[in-house]
Amino acid sequence: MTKQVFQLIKNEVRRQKETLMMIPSENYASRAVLKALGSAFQNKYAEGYPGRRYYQGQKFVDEVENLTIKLAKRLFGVPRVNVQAYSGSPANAAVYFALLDPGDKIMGPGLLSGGHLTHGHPKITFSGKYFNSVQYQVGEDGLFDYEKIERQALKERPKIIIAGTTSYSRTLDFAYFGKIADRVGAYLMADIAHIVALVIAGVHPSPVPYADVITTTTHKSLRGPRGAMILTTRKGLLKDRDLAKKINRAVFPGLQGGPHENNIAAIAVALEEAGQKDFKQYARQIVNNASCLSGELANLGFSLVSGGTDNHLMVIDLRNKNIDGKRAALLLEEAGIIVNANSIPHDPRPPLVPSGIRLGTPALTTRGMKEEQMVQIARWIGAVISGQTNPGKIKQKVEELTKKFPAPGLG
Ligand code: DSN
Repeated sequence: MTKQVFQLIKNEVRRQKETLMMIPSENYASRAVLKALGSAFQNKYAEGYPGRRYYQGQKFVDEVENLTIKLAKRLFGVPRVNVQAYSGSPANAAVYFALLDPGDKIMGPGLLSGGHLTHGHPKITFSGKYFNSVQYQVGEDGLFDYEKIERQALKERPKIIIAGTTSYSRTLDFAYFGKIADRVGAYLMADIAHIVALVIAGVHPSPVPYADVITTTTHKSLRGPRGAMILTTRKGLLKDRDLAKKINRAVFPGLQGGPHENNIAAIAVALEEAGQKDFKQYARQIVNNASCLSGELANLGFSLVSGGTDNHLMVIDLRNKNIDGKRAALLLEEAGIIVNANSIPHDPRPPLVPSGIRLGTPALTTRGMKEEQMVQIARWIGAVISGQTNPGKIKQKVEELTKKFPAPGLG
């Protein structure tokens, strides 16, 4: 069985090397990140926080967790950080658990408008079941209308407003969200899981001056292990000086047991990598690549939700191509181009067979691809979706291209 598992790992490494990973939330972690992730810290239980643990043997665990917190504080310019949340959904859950009582009102972006399930999606998620969730949506143009969101917030008076998305391709106006939250006396939680690298590099405005709490995953554009961080800002502490304490208590013992210290060590490695000069260049190139890819796709007659992109991703509305998102994603997979089927705003089709696909450039950028490759990839996408070229033929070309751009971390 173990042999079988290692064979499957080998197969997955090969798949990741030979395909174009264009799911915008995926990336390649470095060798150093993977090494920390597979380290002896994985064997250690460490309930509690540095200096206040419930088990013995914490000397190095405490040091590594403190180091991770220090690096995060410096990188984001925030006074308090929790690095224990297991991933993005538990991080968001911890913020709600810290700041809300069951039944309190939350206001976040709808799923079809680019929001996440944890942003208050009704009925089937904890965030929509245990809280009174109202959601704001994009308009027909695929854009958030901030004045409309403000009117809705003034009417609804939520206790927390969530600003963050997983499939919105435009710049988020965190300053405006901050103004809205201040007007209604709500907490502002920014979820920057997707755009975190862009925020670090200054390619997307930072929510730090405007939000009270910021959540982010660490494995998307940041290129760390699968984990999360919860940042408490100066603004948040001015509003409620116990805010960071409440968040720590919500993570442990509120929602979680032992933190995954191997993950936390790997987050430290990723944060140090994100503090290097070339990380800024990487983040800028992500945006340049996305802009080039979307421009080329538009030239090929694809309709992009909101007309284009300012960040790392784009959603293609395929209704004018007579193909649904699932079929398109399957055909592209045959060609070695990995994307995900995605709902478009106000999608008439069901989520498993939606009208669109979502694609992004972080992983390709990590491999060193630039505009020249984006133009080529857009043409391959066009040829596959229009049925002009057999996906198998494109797959050969994709494999040739991927050989020229080795995936870091995979050896
Ligand atoms: N599943 C992630 C994404 O693909 O955007 C969000 O958690």
